[in-house]
Amino acid sequence: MTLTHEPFGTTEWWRTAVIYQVYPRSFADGNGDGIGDLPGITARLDHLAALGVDAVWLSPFYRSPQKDAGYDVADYRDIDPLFGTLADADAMIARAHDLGLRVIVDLVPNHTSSEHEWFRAALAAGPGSPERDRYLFRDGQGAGGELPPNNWQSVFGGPAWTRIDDGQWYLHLFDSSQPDLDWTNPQVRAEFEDVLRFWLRRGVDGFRVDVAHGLVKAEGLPDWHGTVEMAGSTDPSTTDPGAPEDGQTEASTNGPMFDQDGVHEIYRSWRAVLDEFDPPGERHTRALVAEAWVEPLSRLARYVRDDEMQQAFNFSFLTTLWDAAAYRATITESLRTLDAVGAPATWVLSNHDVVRHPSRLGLPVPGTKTNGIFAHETQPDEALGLRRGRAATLFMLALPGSAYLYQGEELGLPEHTALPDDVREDPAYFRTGHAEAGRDGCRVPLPWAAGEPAFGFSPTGRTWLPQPTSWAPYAADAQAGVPGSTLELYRSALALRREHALGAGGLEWVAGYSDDVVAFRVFPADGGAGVLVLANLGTTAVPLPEGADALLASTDLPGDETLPADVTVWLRA
Ligand code: ISL
Ligand code: CA
Repeated sequence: MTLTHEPFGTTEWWRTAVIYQVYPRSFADGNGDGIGDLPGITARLDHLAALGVDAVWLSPFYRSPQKDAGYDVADYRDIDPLFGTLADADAMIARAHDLGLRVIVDLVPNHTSSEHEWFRAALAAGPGSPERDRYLFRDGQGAGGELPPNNWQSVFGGPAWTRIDDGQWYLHLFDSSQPDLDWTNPQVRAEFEDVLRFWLRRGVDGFRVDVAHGLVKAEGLPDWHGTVEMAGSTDPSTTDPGAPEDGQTEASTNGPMFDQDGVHEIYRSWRAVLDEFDPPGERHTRALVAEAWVEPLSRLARYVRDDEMQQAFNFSFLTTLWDAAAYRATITESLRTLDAVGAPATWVLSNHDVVRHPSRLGLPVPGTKTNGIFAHETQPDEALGLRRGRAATLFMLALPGSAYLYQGEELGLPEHTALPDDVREDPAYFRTGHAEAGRDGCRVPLPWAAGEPAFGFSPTGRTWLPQPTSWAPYAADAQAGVPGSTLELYRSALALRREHALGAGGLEWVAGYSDDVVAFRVFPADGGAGVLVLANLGTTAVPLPEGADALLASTDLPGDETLPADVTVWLRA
């Protein structure tokens, strides 16, 4: 048995929190226009309290032309009328706090919307103006400047540069409606520190920082011949290729637009801003969470050093394929590299950018295909995927640290893989020339009530994306109180996680099981015995230990002292 991670006990809330991602346009529609909104969220927060999560993170609700579903912000200090008003945001935050839920909002600092007043001013002011210097405007190459300034590609496909009427080009790592800011400009730094204070004063408990690895670009914007992709790599060989011990010196593999050393100074200054809001005698009560698709994990750990952010999403875990050895390696490496900087590990299987994990795990190579699935492609096996999805969630929720859930996964929702192309909205679908289905399939409005129009999402039955007709059994009201339902599995797991203080626990690997079994013991800081977790990722049943006392299983156990394939069990250790 190897002790992989010492228990760190409970101190700051974010070290152990289970954080539920709300995607506002698809959570609950209060006013019947078919798009989710803040009053809809507020009215349903009791579902999250009953689920047993600690915090909610909301994807952007700011004023935006919605070219990238709100990740194109035109005003960081106002709510888009689609979602409501600032008063609605205040009411949502207050209700969450009343229910004991912390609130994390999304901050999008890499780029603004092209409709932001700064970008309009930059276009109006002309080349060489201070207004242009807040963005990355450059002259083109070639005799007439008709070629882009460098060869960078947008993460969504196509060139990362767009030319405007006076001949200059501007950089956009994402859609052309999302011009990148120039973070070497002090005005940009000052503006975002002020935006942080604006939301901290309204009572938020933290920020999820979008594209945290992208703000600073390499000096001179040099050409690069690597590829940028949505949702990183799905090849397990790239998640942990024997990362060196010293994460401080190792070069990033991410290219000149990502993971530049200069980003860390920005996060140190933000940390100081958040600290202004700590009550006397308390430390790090507000959290920063990095969305940084950075590999290896030793590079990611640099974002969560003590004077920077508190957490970073663990996309190495999300992209691990359905293989016990691969999970053991990723979990060990995650705990080791994050322990080294004093940060909690985080765990995530689904979010608004990737195919929902039950559907990924129902594919012939389980765990692949993060970037959307078309109807004409190989379809996931829905039942097998759900069985594996529940097993994956159950071992994730036992791991020490903090875990992220994406709305609807507590219902076991699959990806919508049969969306008609004419309803798609994701710019990645359009910018790849329809080569990638994109992310709409994981963003379908939630089913709340099996018998109601739009499954209870909207009082009028309208939905901005169509829901599959087969979703009635997934509706929250069809699962609540039903033993064995996915919703009850999540509720039980979260209650047991709390009871046994698993998030604050230590972890040791347990020997003596087949290589296909992920087997570990998690134990509380107070020295209690804890929980033995066994996840069978193989194809045949394996024997359970003698006298096994099951606390919870991802699928009903057969009662013959075995653990079937694709099932996780928590046993009293
Ligand atoms: O940078 C990447 C690969 O190296 C991408 O995976 C990138 O980190 C990811 O696409 C960022 O996503 C976030 O920012 C986008 C937005 O569309 C996504 O919804 C958001 O999660 C642009 O703001
Ligand atoms: Ca609405």
